[in-house]
Amino acid sequence: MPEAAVHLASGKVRELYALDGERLLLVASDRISTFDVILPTEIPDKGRVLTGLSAFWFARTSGIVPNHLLALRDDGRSLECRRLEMLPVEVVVRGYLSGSGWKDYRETGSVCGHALPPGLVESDRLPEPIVTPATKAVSGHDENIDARAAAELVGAERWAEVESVALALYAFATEHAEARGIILADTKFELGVDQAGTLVLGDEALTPDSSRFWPADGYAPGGPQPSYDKQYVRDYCESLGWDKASPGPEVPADVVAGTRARYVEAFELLTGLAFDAYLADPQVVLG
Ligand code: PZK
Repeated sequence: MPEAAVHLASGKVRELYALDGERLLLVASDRISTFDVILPTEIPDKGRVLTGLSAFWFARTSGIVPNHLLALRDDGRSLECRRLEMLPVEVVVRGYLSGSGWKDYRETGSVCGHALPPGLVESDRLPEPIVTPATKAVSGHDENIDARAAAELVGAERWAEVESVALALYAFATEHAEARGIILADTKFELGVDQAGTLVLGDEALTPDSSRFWPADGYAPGGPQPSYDKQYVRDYCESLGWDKASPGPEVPADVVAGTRARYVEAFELLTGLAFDAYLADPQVVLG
């Protein structure tokens, strides 16, 4: 990290620095969270997998919407980004019923104002993908809102543009992923606006930390699906009878190795590249 970088913020597993007035540095650590708790054990190269995937998607979706990526650093875990005015709304696209979407549907029959057909079960594919905005609540947990509330926060015209861009990104990524055996159940985008007033995709995009990736093989609606990347860690933590309070448990070497292998496998399936090639030269994902 350059000496000039000023620390701006810490995410759960990422750090944000200012490089200068126009540029930020987004650094992904190897930390992992499960059940909303950061574990004391790291997953080697997890930050590189996530950064490489984000850069891969940014390079391939810039025709749908411009993004904040300026450069991928040779450490493979840091992105130099354009500084944006971030929209005060998180944009989740859901093609399947899971997480808070499933919870809201079960309780109300709707998700963020989208009335859904009756009789859907957990993890069902939706008739069509829906955009479900959320605001960052003070609690740290996101609060689902409807399109009207999102339009009030960013303006009706901007919200219409955000919805259309988010659906196009999801359609592109889900087609790519499903052809490679991975279901992209849902994904969260964060967008901002640049100096010219242009909508720009920011943050990380289409990574396992911002999305639910499920193995297509064995997909079985009617209950929760195993996570492509975190399932070994979750199963191990559950097997301990851990109460899900911080600090989480240390994770043994075999669970770390199995989890790392799943992240690397997701990277290789989605990018079509050997992860070793990424480690040798991260710029390969931009090709
Ligand atoms: C920005 N975050 C969230 C992410 C953290 C915090 N391009 C941008 N311009 C201005 N602001 C942001 C971005 C981006 N991306 C993102 N907060 C501000 C965040 C990672 C780690 F600590």
